[in-house]
Amino acid sequence: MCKKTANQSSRLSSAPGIDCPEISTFVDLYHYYDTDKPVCYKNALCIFVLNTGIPLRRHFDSNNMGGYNFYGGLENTVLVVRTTSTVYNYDYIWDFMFYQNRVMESKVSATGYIHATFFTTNGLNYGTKVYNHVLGNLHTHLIHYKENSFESIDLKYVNFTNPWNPNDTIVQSKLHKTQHTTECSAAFQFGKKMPRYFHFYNPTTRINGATRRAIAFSSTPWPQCAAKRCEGGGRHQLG
Ligand SMILES: [Cu+2]
Repeated sequence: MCKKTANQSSRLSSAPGIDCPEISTFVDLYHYYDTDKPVCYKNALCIFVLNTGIPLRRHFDSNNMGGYNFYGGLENTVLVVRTTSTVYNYDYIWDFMFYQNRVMESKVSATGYIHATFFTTNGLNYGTKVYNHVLGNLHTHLIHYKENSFESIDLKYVNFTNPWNPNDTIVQSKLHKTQHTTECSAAFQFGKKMPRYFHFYNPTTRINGATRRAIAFSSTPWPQCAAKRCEGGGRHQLG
């Protein structure tokens, strides 16, 4: 808990009912960045449960006679840990979401005020007129998450003989995993073919003794970073 002092009213805090649901648990946090003594941020974190409005799983098993053998379903209740950060005109809302099936999702939403410039007709090539004399311009937000263990997964197509018909060959897709143990190996250049899936995982925990706990996403291409002036990981599609 933050101690009550005069200057704390100006510290960041999440507004119940707006930034986080009213029923959230709010947590004060200290940070030590850019300061010679701990600074307490009131309501820096909020924790709440969220019903996503779509079941995590369901199955209706019909008996094909107008009835059913069984129905099984689970509502999707997610534990959300949320914080916000304000960077100049922008506000980012950071969510870490924990699902009942052990999936973890991280999500960032950008809000606040847009970055705008003076409107000229030529500016329409680089943005949209949002108000008199105001151009909401094209620009890029780069967000980096630091991860621990990382592998990429691709599909390889392998020819093999049909076991039921030796004269016939079948093209079978096969999972091909590549472990990336260095930052260099994990950096993917722009314009190069990206692996189909990425797995960030905890190497010490396994489900059913085999499957790694992981988060996965598929790649989205992003163009070559202009003028090569971008920060660190911004030079790569992933890295
Ligand atoms: Cu922006």
